[in-house]
Amino acid sequence: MKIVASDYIDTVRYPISIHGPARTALIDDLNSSIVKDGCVVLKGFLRAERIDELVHECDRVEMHGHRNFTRTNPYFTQDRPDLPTSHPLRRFYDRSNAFVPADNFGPESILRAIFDWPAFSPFIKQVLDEEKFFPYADPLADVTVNLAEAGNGFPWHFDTNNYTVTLAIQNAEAGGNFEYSPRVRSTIAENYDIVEKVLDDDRSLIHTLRLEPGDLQIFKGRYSLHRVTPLLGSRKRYVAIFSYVEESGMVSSPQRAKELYGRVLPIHLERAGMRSDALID
Ligand SMILES: O=C(O)CCC(=O)C(=O)O
Ligand SMILES: [Fe+2]
Repeated sequence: MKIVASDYIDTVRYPISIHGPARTALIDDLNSSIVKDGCVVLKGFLRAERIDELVHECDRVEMHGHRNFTRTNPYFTQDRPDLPTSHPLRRFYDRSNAFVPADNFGPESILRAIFDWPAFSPFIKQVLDEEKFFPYADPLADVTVNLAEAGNGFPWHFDTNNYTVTLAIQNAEAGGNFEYSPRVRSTIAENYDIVEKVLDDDRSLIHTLRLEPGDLQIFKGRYSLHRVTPLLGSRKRYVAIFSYVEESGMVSSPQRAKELYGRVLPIHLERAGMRSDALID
């Protein structure tokens, strides 16, 4: 049976495939939130009655998740023993999750159908108002599921990519709020003093979002400090990630593929100028 993306998306509330005033007004509205604080949530992007099918899709592939554990500061950089211990560059936290690589979903994947739906990526591109915007061409990383459970988590950090498009599919029993401090740094200023206040839980600087299954989030995380609050309970948290990049046809480096997804494919090696039978440990 062919999966039709628009059967899963609430196209009445989000008429993203029909060019006209409703779509234009929607994009303008979403784009103004992006400009203002680098984040917008499309509540109920998925039709409520179809969410169970996405949960089922994640349940079907979750055993293929590749676990990642790191201990990192918000910048993913080395420690700086020359600085005071309170400095943001010296604040290290445990970060862990599992990514289900994109090639596990099979031809009947609803997530794949949404990512490949011709109306989807032009819509996201317009909301972000990005000139260079292409679906990631990495067969392990274009559509992934980010899996986390109690004890795992995403502590305070800035993303190394410009934007993230995520679809909430299942929440843990408790915890798992998305907290962010919009535009706390910029291209010209790190603002370590303000970052330190956020790390010290100054609530006046922090926005909290409760994402529910079916909500689509578009977030620019390079300049907005953010985290997911600790997860509680036995239920796994599933979030799908749709990945886009600034150049057409891009794939990740062999090292990054190995680190995040636990595997390297011939295309990673070829693009890196390595023989396709080269081994990476
Ligand atoms: O899972 C999420 O909602 C966001 C996680 C995150 O911030 C990240 O992976 O960089
Ligand atoms: Fe992030």
